[in-house]
Amino acid sequence: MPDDNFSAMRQSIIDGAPDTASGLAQQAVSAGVAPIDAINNGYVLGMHDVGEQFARGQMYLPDMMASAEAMRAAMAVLDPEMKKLGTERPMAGVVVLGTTKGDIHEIGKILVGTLLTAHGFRVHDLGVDVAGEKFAAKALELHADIVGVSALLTTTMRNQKGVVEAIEKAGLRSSVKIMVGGAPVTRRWAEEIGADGYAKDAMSAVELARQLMEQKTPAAVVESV
Ligand code: HCB
Repeated sequence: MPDDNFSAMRQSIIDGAPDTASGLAQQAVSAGVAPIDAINNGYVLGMHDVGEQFARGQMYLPDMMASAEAMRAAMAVLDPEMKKLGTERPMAGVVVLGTTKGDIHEIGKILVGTLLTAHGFRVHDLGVDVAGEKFAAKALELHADIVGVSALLTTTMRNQKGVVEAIEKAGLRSSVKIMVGGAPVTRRWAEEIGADGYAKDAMSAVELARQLMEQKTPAAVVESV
């Protein structure tokens, strides 16, 4: 796909234009562009620009909400295409996914869930603003292999530790691997809170999930970049 189209995708997010974002996604699908390329080379770059402009005070909350709406419109087209990839694969593992308590950012988490599904994982998405106990209860109910915890705010990052503690308290720590992610999260933070791994984006999360499934014993933090 020409760079111009990726630029237009990026711009549709900055402009907060859902119809344009979704139209470009449809064009990309018709042209045979891999959905993940459209996301990574177009739409996600727009989200990064929006975050930077917001941080500099050049954009306000309603603009950021409009951008999120545009991102969702694009993903509504691309998500089903990505999920199709996973339908004929053997089940790779069960993942419980969610965004930490106090945090309503969901786009990155949804993307992680979609790619895990596309790669054969069975994903249960708990949504946003999820307490540690809820992660633990669902992991117990579904005999989950992995719990994936997203946090986008420096203030809610610490609630990832609460999830690790809740999993421990439920007696699940030896059977459930925990992976963390989100813009402010680092490998070092993952280590500090006793998680099993950190992934910087959705594709790395798939790689990490595969590695965690292969691990026989809980060991050092794995990083997939
Ligand atoms: Co929001 N917001 N926001 N926001 N927001 C950020 C996150 C800031 C960085 C913007 C900034 O200041 N530069 C900032 C946080 C600063 C900080 O704490 N360090 C911020 C702020 C301050 C706020 C509010 C407090 C603003 C306010 O109210 N004054 C407020 C908080 C609300 C709350 O949660 N309680 C708020 C609200 C919003 C919305 C609602 C307008 C909207 C979210 C809509 C939605 O999700 N439905 C929003 C958005 C869109 C953003 C930015 C612009 C984009 C986030 C995003 O979707 N990125 C973001 C700026 C930024 O992050 N660059 C800004 C794209 C996705 C694909 O990336 O990093 O989420 P991702 O996920 C990746 C990756 O991290 C990894 O894989 C994903 C896919 O590649 N990953 C995992 C994620 N989770 C994983 C879990 C795993 O297990 C493994 C990998």
